[in-house]
Order: sequence, then C-alpha cells, then structure tokens
Amino acid sequence: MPTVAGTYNYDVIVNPGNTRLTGPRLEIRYQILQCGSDGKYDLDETSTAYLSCFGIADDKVKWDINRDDGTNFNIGSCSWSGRMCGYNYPPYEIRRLDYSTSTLIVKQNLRNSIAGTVICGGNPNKVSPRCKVRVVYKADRLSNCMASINLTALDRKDWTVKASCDVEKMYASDGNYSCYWIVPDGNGIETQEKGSLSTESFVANTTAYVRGTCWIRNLPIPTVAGTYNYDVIVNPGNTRLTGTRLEIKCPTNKWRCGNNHCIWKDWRCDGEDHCGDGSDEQNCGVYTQR
Ligand SMILES: [Ca+2]
Repeated sequence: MPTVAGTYNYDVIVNPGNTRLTGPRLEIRYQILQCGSDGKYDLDETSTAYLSCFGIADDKVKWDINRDDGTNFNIGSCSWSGRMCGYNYPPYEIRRLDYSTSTLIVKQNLRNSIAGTVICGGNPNKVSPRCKVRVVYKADRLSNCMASINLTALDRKDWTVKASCDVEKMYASDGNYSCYWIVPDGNGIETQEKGSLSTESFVANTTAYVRGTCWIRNLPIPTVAGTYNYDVIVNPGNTRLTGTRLEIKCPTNKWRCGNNHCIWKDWRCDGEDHCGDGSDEQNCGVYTQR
C-alpha cells in the first residue's frame, strides 16, 4: 500500500493483446509522516513517541493500533476545532495543533503500548495508512572483541581472518536481530559481510533485553600490511559500533614497500618497480648497469 497521501490508479494489463485497461482508483487521504517507504518505523523505547498523521484533513482524525500481542485498541479521535483534544488516555495523548496534522504522543510503556501496527484516519469510507511500529533498544557498546588470522593454511594466500564481538544489550519488539561486519580489503574499500549472531535473553531493572555474540570466519586477509578496523553494524538500529583492530604484517619472506604492499624480497633493487610507488627501487646504493 502506498504510504504517501494521494490518489492511485490500479490498472490491469490483459493478454492476449497486452492491453492496459483502466482499473480501480484508491484514495489515500492520510500519511503517517515518520513511517518509512517500507511502511515501517523503528522507535527507540527510551524516547517519547511522536507519530504525526498528515492529510487532507477531515474534521476528525482517529488513531487505532493493532498490537503485536493480538489486541486492538482504539486510542481516540481528535477534531481540529478541539485542538488539544481526543482522549487523554495515559500513556496515550492526541494533539491537533493545526488543520492538517494530528499527533499521537506515547510517553511511557512504549513496548506494551505501541509495538504493532498504528493506523490513523478519518472518514471510515477511505483507506487509512498503516505503519508497522517496532520498539527497539539500540545497542551502544560491544565488548570482548577479537580479530585474528587463521594460520592453519600452508600458503599465506589461503590465510583468513576471523572476528568476534559481544553485543552487550539490545531489544527489538519483533525479535529480529542481526549483525554485519565491516571488512577492509587493504585498498581502502570496505564491504559488509553478514555475521552469525547467537543471542540470549536477560533482565535488567525488570525489563527484558537480549545480549548476543556476533562472529564471522573465513574473511579474506588484506594483501597490504597495516592496521585495520573491524567494526560491526548491529540491528536493531543499523548502528555502526567500534569493534576491533587487526595488524597485518608482511610475511617473513617478503619485503614491505613504502605503500605497505608486500613483495618478494628478490624483487627489491632489481631495476623494476614492483611496489607501484617505486619504493623497492629506492635507496639501493650504487648500482652499475652494463
Ligand atoms: Ca623491484
């Protein structure tokens, strides 16, 4: 369903003929402003929730919620003339501060109050927008991070990097958790690789949270010597958190160039630029060409 107010044509293409024929029209009069284009909104449980219903204003805008636990709740409605109005029904409050926008405020008990599908609308004959509100607590810290090189392969080109971090505290009302590693390639390009996340529940101050361990194995090893950051993106929140650092050295049978690339030791001072920056042909002392 479109999340932006407007009138939408749903036409039909019929075969044979590949003919486009006029179908029904759908009018969306309201829009929940905070809702993403995917029809979802992540709400931090430590904040007060403000959900604004904007639209071609009817006199009254009503708010409903279909909660994740299966219960439905009609929060109330609010007319323009009433302004500060509707049901002030703790933890819910509805305000209508201008003609086009009605705001639902949820100040407390966010998890129990608003985790679910929030619906706003006026005229019962019109389609009302829905927004899937997920209540989250975003992790702000990783601990016990480590990254290391798996040395079991005989050839250095087959060596891999493995990494692990603990995610201290997070929560998502839909139970959907994931993590991604930021993986450096040694040439300044970072990619994201999905990590494996194991989780366990715990309670802090009578509230349930989840802690997790995010790990990954068999990452390609950077080919350029240097110190690399392995950070982690944690969901819920899509938050990038500082993970761990890994130092990559040149193997003992290779020479480290000025640009940190590793070349065979024999390639130093042989008259040809192997590093790419010429550093393997610098400071070579007196050398005579015949
Ligand atoms: Ca050379």
